[in-house]
Amino acid sequence: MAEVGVIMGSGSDWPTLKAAATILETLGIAFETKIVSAHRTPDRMADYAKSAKARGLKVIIAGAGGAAHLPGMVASMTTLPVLGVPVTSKALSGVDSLYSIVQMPGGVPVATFAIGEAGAKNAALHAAAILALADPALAERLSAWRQAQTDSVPEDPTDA
Ligand code: RP5
Repeated sequence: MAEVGVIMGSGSDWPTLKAAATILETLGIAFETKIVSAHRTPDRMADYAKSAKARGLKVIIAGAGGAAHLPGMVASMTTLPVLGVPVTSKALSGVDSLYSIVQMPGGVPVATFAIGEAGAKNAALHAAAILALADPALAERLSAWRQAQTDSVPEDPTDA
């Protein structure tokens, strides 16, 4: 059963959200992916958000670009942690996405990450950290992943 839901406002967001999926896969976390648009498929969004907890999801990663209302609207309909990923937009390079996601009114939290793939990657790592609080085996895999990252950084620069 999926523990993490990775949702996005459009299929065009998938290349960004794929970075989250890759991390979840690497850490052995069961997840599902779905296109859920706040504007184009509002009923699908409401159904998804309202049923998420009962379906066993524990964290939702929601990515969207431009007028990125998806994470906030989903957060308004569930008490699950919602991790928002601002997708780089054509017109404003994702600054619009970032502001749309981060400026939530008090009372309805969305944890907002960096614009683009780094944000998607970190949202997945943060989802892993949340799940690891109650999953010691995952906590070990997460620590090992972090150690491998540390070990992969050379001390000296070399010519490419
Ligand atoms: C948002 O509009 C989506 O999250 C996407 O980032 C953006 C553009 O969507 P498309 O026009 O590419 O479908 O709703």
